Amino acid sequence: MVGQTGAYGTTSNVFSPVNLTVGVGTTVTWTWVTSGHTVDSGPDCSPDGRFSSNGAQAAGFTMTHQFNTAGTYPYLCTTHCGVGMKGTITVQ
Ligand SMILES: [Cu+2]
Repeated sequence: MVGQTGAYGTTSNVFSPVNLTVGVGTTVTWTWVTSGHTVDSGPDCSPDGRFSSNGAQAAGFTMTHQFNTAGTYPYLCTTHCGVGMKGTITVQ
């Protein structure tokens, strides 16, 4: 979930779950709950291009990525990374 709505209708600039562990070969789907967020792979607010939503997307948008190699895949929202909107996919 990307930017789900928090208490009193406020936007939470977070991914949920923050950390997700999946098996090799799993396709992960991100679903935008609120608008204006990106999903971009990369550590520490530095997109590395391994996967991307190609810019900020609106509520209702979905994207998928299949993880075929074990490892740790940090990702972020470029709009809100500065306030901590980051997540990690662990593939094992
Ligand atoms: Cu965001």
